[in-house]
Amino acid sequence: MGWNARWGERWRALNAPDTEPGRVLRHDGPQYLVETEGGPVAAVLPGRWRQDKGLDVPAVGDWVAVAPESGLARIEAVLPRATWIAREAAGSRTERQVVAANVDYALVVTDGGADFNARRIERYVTALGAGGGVQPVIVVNKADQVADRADVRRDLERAAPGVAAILLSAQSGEGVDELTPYLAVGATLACVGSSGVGKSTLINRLLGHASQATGEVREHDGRGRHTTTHRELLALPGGAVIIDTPGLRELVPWFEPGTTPGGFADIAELARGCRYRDCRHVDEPGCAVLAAVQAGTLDAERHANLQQLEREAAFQESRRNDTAARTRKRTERTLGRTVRDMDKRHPKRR
Ligand SMILES: Nc1nc2c(ncn2[C@@H]2O[C@H](COP(=O)(O)OP(=O)(O)OP(=O)(O)O)[C@@H](O)[C@H]2O)c(=O)[nH]1
Ligand SMILES: [Mg+2]
Ligand SMILES: [Zn+2]
Repeated sequence: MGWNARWGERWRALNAPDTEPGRVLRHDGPQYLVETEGGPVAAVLPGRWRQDKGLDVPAVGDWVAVAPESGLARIEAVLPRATWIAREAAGSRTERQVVAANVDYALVVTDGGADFNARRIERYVTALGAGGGVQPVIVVNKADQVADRADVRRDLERAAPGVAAILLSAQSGEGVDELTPYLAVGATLACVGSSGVGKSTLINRLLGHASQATGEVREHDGRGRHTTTHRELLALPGGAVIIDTPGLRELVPWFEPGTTPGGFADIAELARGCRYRDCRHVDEPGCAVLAAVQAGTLDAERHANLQQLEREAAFQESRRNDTAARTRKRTERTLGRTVRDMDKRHPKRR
């Protein structure tokens, strides 16, 4: 399941008596399935996890401490994550949702056919950049439907320079062996990408049998949009593990506080040539980034996408600050009240 000496150390540091280590295979609300040395056990999250909003609940891929109970086991603690894939929690601008934890390689799966979209790939690569070192590997699936492969390669080179990219067909198996270097014993992979791009088909191919349901995406009737409904960790025959995820309609990257969007090393490099250190590359004189766009050496859409992501990161940050300020004000008000009450009761104190 990916356990190694480093996890052994973290486990000892956690010092959780009467528990054993396990890895989260899947979860559905408070119900978890955890792989332990003795096999998978059903576990629940004690109430305090849900009451304390500040606590990150365990995600698929997390190493946890489970206390065996007759019936359901209890998850007592989560080992500090090595890496994570997070997005903005639906309907919230201030909370993140961890989609998968302790991932070495994220397979960013896209459809090489009509649905190919370089901007979306950039958004995924950016989202992964905030997760403590998850390595993105772009997988362009449905190679059997790609008319012009050189064209796809060119787009990839522009959208994600320096990121590994593999063109394959999960259905026919063509090109799938190019994933071998990422499938070493103990490695954790996760498939992310829109619904219908073939994540589960690829996982079935790697498993060697049809474990995961696959299917056409029915957008026209709006029902059963996603074939996969749960995130789930599966063991591959070669000793790696892989996490299947339901396709996301739209990925809103989660930017860790104080960070800027990653995955744009080429633009960062260009920006070193700007006249002003704090250049926003919008309309500043002597801007090397705008000059590159003008000269055609930097894709204008790629530049625009980075600006969009930077706006999203700034917005997220401001919402977080607003929430923090509101909480602070509330605390101060309550404290003020308490002090006034004390003054009334003990007037001689001042
Ligand atoms: N032509 C072609 N079709 C493929 C290929 N891989 C997958 N498909 C088809 O694409 C459709 C969607 O595949 P899934 O594996 O269910 O897609 P998914 O990404 O898991 O989708 P969600 O679970 O909804 O997120 C199915 O009809 C597959 O048969 C491929 O390499 N070539
Ligand atoms: Mg699926
Ligand atoms: Zn600039």
